[in-house]
Amino acid sequence: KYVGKPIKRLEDPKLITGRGSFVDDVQLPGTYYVAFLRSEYPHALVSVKPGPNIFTGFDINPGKDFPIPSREVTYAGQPIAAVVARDRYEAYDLLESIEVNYEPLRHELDPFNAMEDKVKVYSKLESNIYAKKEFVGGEAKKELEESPVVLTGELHNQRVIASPMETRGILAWFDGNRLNVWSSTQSAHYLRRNLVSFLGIQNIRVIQPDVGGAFGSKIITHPEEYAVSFLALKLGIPLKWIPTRREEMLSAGHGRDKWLRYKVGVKRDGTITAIFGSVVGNLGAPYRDANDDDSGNVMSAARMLPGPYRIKHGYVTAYSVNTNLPPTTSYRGAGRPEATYFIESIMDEVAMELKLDPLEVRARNVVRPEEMPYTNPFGITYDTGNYPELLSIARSHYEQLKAEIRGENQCVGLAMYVEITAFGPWETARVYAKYDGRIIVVTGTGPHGQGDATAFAQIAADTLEIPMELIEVKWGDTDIIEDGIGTWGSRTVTVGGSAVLMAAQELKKKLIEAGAKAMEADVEEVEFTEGKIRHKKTGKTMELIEVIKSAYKLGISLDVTTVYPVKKPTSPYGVHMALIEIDKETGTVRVKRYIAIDDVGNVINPLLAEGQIHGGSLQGISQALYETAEFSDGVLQNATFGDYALPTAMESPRFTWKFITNGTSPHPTGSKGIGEAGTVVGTPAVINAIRGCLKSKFSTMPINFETALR
Ligand code: MCN
Ligand code: MO
Repeated sequence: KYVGKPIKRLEDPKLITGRGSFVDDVQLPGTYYVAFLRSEYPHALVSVKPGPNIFTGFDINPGKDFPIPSREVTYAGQPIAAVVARDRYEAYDLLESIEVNYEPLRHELDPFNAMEDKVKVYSKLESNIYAKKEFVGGEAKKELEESPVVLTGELHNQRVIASPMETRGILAWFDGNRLNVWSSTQSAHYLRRNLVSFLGIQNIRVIQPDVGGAFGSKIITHPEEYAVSFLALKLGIPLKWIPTRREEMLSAGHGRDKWLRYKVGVKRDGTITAIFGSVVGNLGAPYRDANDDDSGNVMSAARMLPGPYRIKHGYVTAYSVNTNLPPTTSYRGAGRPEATYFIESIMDEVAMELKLDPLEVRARNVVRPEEMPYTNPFGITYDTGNYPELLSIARSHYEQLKAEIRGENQCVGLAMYVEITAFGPWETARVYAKYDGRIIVVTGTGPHGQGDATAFAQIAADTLEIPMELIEVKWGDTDIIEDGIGTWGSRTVTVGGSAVLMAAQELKKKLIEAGAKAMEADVEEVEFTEGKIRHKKTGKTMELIEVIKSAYKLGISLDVTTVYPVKKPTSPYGVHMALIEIDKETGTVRVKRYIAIDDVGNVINPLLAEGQIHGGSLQGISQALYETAEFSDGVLQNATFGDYALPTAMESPRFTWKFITNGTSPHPTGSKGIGEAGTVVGTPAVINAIRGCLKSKFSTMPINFETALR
């Protein structure tokens, strides 16, 4: 059995010995380089003087402002013209020679002002409000009026920037027959579908080479990807675009930037009766691919607001609003970190107000196991789990951490979460046997750092009862499987893995059929054990390799593709806690210890799952303490790693990870996603620890000298 064991990543030997192949490593003879001129203004009418090797919106999308604006720019950093040159240096020189004229227009950066529609962030919009929805359950107004305690406030989950080590990048080549595209993306298939509809041709192959991280920023199809593909098709030469870090930070899509204004009704014992409020997401500039993506996250932030608590009455209005900041896209957690930061801040305010222990307040409010599956007032169902039991396990760690406190500048905080993972609508897997006995697993997902290939090999090896060494996992090429969805929403191991499991079971049936035929027996007369076919009566066995060879000779195909239709997502949950120390002289906060306790159903590979919690939680900690996108007049000011504070190993606390398996999911793997959990809950765990020391309310982050520690 491999599932459940801490197996080292099969992906790693290649990557850590420098043999990975990222998009910029892919070399085609005669490649030209593309660079983009970017708007310096958040809102302006722009005219670019035409010239040789300069392409504008008029060339790429005549008469339209998307993906490349022909006339009206709506954020600083927006690509407004592409240049094509023999190498990068010439390309950037050519950029500097472009004559461009701006007529600045009034801009709006604040989503609350933008909602009033006094300044249209793009002249052709009917309203800056991209989407508005009301989520209503029970009788929130009445309950609120009857509550003895009412807390009100405003919270801002600030704008941050997903910063994978590898930037985006694309190489596109029309070979006269077919458009071949290599892209640093989270899904080759999804990018292909978007390019097919934009370019109007079918013959497109998309390859996802090795990808150095994405964190949600490489889900959507970016304007530059449409533009480079278009130009490659038009010019018939290979074109490559790799942005600089600065360009990446300006335009790869920011994350979060969501607000909550709330009223919460509470009983004296700390039971929350009703939640009332509005969630406002600053989507930034209009760009359909990004806005569709992040508006969905605004809605899920609203619908997940009740968290793991049995709050029966709720009334939340959610607004997705366009402004003249760069567009936002999904960033690790995508709506759930915002909801969790909101409700977990509120839980600690309730504890502070009523002088109750924060863990006790949660214990009084959590959904009980007998209520599972539980549907929250906004219609989100939490499928399985035992929240009180997880809290009681957390309690001993919480007490232990509190005992480690030395001095009044050290405090412990905790946060609980429930989230949604393993989104549909479906996923594919293909499993086939080569004549030489190798088993190939192909997935329609697009792993880019998580180690899912290792998990898939574990699942397939267990199903086929064979050594993992016989298995090879492939992905990221639209030619090797019929179609696919991708890697995001912590879905890959659960829905992609379930598809692999089903395909491996199908292959097993075919192997039994082939083995029986080779032994001239009926299917019922043979059995499959330890990768061999055994005749039940005679005891005669056939090795896997013999069965495979016979199948080929007998004309039995050993190539199966399954599509796993996803009925429902699934809901992991957990409690994370942090011991922090505040240095009031320097205004720095350090996380000394961090303990995470999660229930993600079956854990396929505890080594990889723990790695996800480490990395994810550090990103969550970083939003609490370091990261924020800073603007001056709509222009991003900290667009380098010198200015934008990313966490390093130095900022990483000592981690402890524990898991329980009370809530397996209904998917064939029995697993729930873990890829985002740490980021979902890490931020409020740290914020709540700081609140414990400073005894104050915080409305925005990061917490540093400028914002709170003065
Ligand atoms: N795992 C497990 N048992 C479980 C759940 C997960 O062993 N019950 C393991 C899996 O084997 C897999 C990893 O944990 O190796 C993550 O699996 P899963 O939770 O299915 O998440 P995905 O593979 O779908 O990854 C997506 C998720 C998201 S949405 C973001 S954003 C994110 C994240 O993964 N971006 C990442 N982690 C990242 N890690 C890296 N290195 N780079 C990114 O860009
Ligand atoms: Mo993601």
